[in-house]
Amino acid sequence: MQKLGVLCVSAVRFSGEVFIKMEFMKEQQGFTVYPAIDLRGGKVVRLAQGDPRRQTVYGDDPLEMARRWQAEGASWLHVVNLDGAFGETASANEIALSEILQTGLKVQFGGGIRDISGIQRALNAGISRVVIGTAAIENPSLIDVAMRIYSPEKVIVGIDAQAGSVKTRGWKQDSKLDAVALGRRIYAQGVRWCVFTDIERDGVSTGVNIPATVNLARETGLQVIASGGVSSLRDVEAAARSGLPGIIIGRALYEGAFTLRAALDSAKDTGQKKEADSSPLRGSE
Ligand code: AMZ
Repeated sequence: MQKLGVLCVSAVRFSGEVFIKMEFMKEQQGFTVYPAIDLRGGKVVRLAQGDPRRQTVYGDDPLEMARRWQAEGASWLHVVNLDGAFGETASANEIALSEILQTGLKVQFGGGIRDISGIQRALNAGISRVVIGTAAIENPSLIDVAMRIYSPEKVIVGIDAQAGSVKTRGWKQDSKLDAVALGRRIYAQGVRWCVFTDIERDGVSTGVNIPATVNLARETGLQVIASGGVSSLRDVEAAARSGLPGIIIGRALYEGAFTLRAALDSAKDTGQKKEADSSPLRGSE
């Protein structure tokens, strides 16, 4: 019988309430391609290097965009509430998010989630995985609490770095913390997954910083999803070949550098090739 993982059940008391935590710890799975939908004022946008003054609008119908990625074969979406990340409220993005969830796609979502009730609301709304950025640095005890209540596949951390230093609050504030140091700390707190964005490359299609992403994974033990700067299918193949668990693609898809279907195919092909390369039967077939 093939072992798929382990089911762990525990009870956690928090604020007078008892949470039953059931986690299915899967064995390391394949490689996931996450098309990105960044929301600003309810529209689908891309910023260059996170700068709100360098914004391109790619559509004003987030549901239509989500359906487009679904039709091209996506199983996950990476959705960011940019207004939330900048500390602003945006009901337009909340409406957009609830529409996107109607597709039934799994959604990884971040931006402006800064407390436990924000995490709870997001997960209750049907989000599969929330991404915590600013609060992981400004309020580390939130991560402790979240890890007691939720599985590490549900709550993950966004590490967004410029020249190695992690930025917060819409990438406007420098935490003076090194990405690896933060990664080690959150791993010790029970976090197992993170998204690593190289800010210099985000939204400018200069190629993914694979060495820094792989280094973060090696130095911390975290599963690190690569993000920022995808420019060609070579980035997708390189990430898949490096043993990373996935990649987030934004501008390259919106600008038509390649199709999502092509990215999914090349991730699959690279995965199969990797498997064949490491097969004990190799050479004897
Ligand atoms: O583009 C930006 N300026 C930006 C962005 N894309 N700022 C933050 N974010 C994203 C992070 C992460 O997914 O990559 O927002 C999320 C973190 O938000 P917060 O509010 O938890 O720091």
